[in-house]
Amino acid sequence: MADTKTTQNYGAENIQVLEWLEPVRKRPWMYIGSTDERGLHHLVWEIVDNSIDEAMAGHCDTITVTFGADGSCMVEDNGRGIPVEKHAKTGKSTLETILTVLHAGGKFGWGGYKVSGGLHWVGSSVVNALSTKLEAWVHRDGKVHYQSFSLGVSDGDIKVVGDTDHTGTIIRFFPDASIFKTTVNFDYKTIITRMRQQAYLTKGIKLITIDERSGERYKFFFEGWVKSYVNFLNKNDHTIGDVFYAEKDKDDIMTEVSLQYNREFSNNIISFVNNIHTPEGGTHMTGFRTALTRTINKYARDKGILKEKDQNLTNEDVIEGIVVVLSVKVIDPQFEGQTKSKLGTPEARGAVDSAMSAAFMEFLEENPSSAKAICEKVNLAAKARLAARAARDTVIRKGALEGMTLPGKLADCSSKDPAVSELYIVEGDSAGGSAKQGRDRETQAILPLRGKILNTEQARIDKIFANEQIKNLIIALGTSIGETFDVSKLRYHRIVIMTDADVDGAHIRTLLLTFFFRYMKEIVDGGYLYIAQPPLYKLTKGKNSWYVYTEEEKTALVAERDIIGDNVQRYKGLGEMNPEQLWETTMDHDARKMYRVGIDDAQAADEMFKILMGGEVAPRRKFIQSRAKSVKNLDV
Ligand code: 1YM
Repeated sequence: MADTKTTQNYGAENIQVLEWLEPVRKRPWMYIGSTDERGLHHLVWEIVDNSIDEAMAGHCDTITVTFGADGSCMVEDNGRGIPVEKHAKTGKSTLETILTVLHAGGKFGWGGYKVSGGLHWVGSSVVNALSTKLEAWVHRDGKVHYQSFSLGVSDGDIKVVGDTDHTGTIIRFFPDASIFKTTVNFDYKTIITRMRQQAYLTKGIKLITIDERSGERYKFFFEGWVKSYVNFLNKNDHTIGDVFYAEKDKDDIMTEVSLQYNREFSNNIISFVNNIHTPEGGTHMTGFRTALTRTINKYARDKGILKEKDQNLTNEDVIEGIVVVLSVKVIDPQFEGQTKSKLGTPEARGAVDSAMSAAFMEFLEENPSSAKAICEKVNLAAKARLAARAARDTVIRKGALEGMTLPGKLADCSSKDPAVSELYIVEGDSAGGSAKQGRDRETQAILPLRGKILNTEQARIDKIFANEQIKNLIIALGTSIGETFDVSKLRYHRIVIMTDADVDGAHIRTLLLTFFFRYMKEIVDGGYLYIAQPPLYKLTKGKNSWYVYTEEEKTALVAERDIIGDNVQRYKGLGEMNPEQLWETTMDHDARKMYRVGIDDAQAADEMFKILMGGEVAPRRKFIQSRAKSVKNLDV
């Protein structure tokens, strides 16, 4: 017998649910950032983050994430279980409310360290709305409670489906392929990287991932926590001194920081707020940098290592070759910046500074050999900085970097509007010649590069300035480099690396990528960098011809059109194509294929560059041996 009142209530709620479901499904990118692979993985992070919150609140120690052969993702934790009792106001269970109502900002009745306001911050309800099916099992009060949903709408009331002797939550969902058009395939490597990171950041947590598609399993548990993270990040480098670690709770802000130096010139500083990566830094990073610089200066002065009164180590000096993991937990953090990944909370600055200063001074005092090695390292960095400045000043005085004299090799485009201008960096003079003839002169500029360019991972900035090829590139780009780098001066908003599809081409491409990552990261971050995709083959049959870009495409087309061997032409180098062919296949705005370089995972890219380009030989050999086949395709 239907109770009118209840029916009416449910009707009204369902309308509410549908009302917010529509915008989420219509404009999903507003809730999850994008609907590509990255957006797809946000669904996983959202559910896992809820389990991690439960772990941070001290109620859960094991989280298992399983990718089913059926395309599903299942997250299981042994926390308290999402509350299931009916909510007096809504008439729905708390579980259903959580899964069907969009919570702007913080969570429903949810205390602790939950973060709100991030661009990618979505609720479980968004995951539900973007899944064809979502099922929840809650083990609580001795019973297993179950409820399922289709496209965000409940299939029926929550019900008890069995007894249980433990507590916890299981959520399984199938992402909707009509939303995620690029792919609904979870990438296990992306998942593993994230799980490892989370395990480093959450004390005492066990993270298990199972890929039923491949049978792979991983279990992450780190005794040493952020200290283990520093060890992991430094595993391919010659380290200098011991690992420093400190933790401190001050004014409700919990700081954990670990660091260790290595012999590289670049640094690797990773910061988190409530386990969320903050690539843009913020007040916590400012506190860290200030404390690090002040403490090392004070120590070096006290010990007579800095002799002259006015000699000072800059922040730049003390972060050369440093690996840092900084993790803070803040209640209700404020985020700023373009991608809402910069901490704005003013109190974090003082809290981190105070956690860092005293403990790091103590570390230096108690580990004199580490302290000595660190001081030598940063002193050398200071000397190099002064030398680099002198070298740069000379270069700048000569006007070489002023953009006044564009390199003779550059065939510039006639447009002066960076938004439509493209720079093709082309391997070799002959391909450069074809590109110059075949291009659209209005918008496409060509810069040929001859021979090997400098390995920028191993070179100091003063050497880089002196390298002719690199200098030409910097001048052509118009941004300058180092302290005077200014991305707003970039003359082309599309920079295309065009190299041959062979090992040499891959090497040159990797060198160029290394250069951009190390010295012009804003160009990568801004999405200005691309890799051209020239065809691998030209297939001909009678009067028809086709360009194909992959081996698979070739095999398919040869079979489909019944093409004989003689009519399959493999392009070994760009130089084999005449100007028209190069235009048609690789440069024509309407027909070309292009790969945009981005780093979702700066860490993985950084590691690869270090292995491939750094001074250490053993890890490079290991890497190349383990991936002999894929090393040719070093697309990051
Ligand atoms: C597989 C996903 O969501 N676990 C989870 C969520 C909650 C709790 C426990 C929980 C929280 C609280 C009390 C509390 C959530 N509860 C809520 C809300 N795993 C997963 N595990 N009891 C249980 O914070 O007070 C939201 S999430 F709002 F109901 F409390």
